Amino acid sequence: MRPAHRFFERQHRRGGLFPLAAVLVAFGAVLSGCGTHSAPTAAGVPSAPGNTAAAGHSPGNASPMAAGRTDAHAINQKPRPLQFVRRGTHVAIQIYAEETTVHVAPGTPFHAWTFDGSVPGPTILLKQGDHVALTLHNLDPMMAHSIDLHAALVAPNMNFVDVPAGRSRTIHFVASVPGVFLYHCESEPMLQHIAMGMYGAVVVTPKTAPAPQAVVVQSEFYLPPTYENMLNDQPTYVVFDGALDCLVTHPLRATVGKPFMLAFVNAGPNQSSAFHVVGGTLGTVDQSGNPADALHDVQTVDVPPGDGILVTLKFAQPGVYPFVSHDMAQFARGAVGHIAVAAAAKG
Ligand SMILES: [Cu+2]
Repeated sequence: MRPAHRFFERQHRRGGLFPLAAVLVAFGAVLSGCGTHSAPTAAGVPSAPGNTAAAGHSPGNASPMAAGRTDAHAINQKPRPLQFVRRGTHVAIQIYAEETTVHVAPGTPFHAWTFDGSVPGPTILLKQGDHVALTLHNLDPMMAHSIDLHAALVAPNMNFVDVPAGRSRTIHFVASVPGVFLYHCESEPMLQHIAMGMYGAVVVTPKTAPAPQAVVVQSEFYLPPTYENMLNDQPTYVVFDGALDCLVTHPLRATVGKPFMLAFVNAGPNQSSAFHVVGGTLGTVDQSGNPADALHDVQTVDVPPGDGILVTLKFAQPGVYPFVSHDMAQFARGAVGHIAVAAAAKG
């Protein structure tokens, strides 16, 4: 993710002023690690590259059938960016379920089930105490989807329910607990809907706290994406922000001596992450992203599927600091990103 102010700067360089609605989108739905997933622009279309729609996809690239599908007709829907409108502490969000082909590795298209046409879906930034009305529009013409927000303390059987193909449904909740949360599709089979790409991060910051400088989502890809492979828990890739080496080629950026705040979510669906930064200790780790549950100077922290952390650390020297899952099988399958740390400005 790029910090929000840099996003604004980039937009202004490109085209000067743009509609207020786009500003509001940018404020609420920040870019994820590669700075490319469902990045809203003034024109309302996602930017590229990254794990957004694969150009030139045809139904011939469709993944093999998996459980829960009764058709063999893969489609590739155009990514549709999340809409985020804030009025005081009231937030209205429009999010879209759709099927879009992305790339999980070079030359590896993946027919994903998505929120907003990207994997992971857009990060949603909220403030503690926000009153949220979130509408899921299911643009998928073939199957039901839903959304389960771990930040929403509501009755799941009344809220996290299936939205039939072509229909919409609104969830109301108050973001009462600060944290780094997962959201995901909860339609059955849930394992499949998550493994196919339906997840993202919600970050709820205390009212007086800044938003993190970066949000990273770990997840697994099972190729071919059969239900049997998902059950067997032997992922082909375990990656950060939806694509192999995404955050190696697009490193996060920090400065020597300045606090760097990273929100990290593990979407799974199956495996725990052993989050670790090479060349540093994790100065403060807020478990689930809650400052009431802080650890200090830990070397590696367990982040199970469905959980998140907020890490604040400082770097002593300029250089490149890998962050990894220290589970070596996951590391070998792609769970690595870089933080490029620059020297502090003189004077
Ligand atoms: Cu779904």
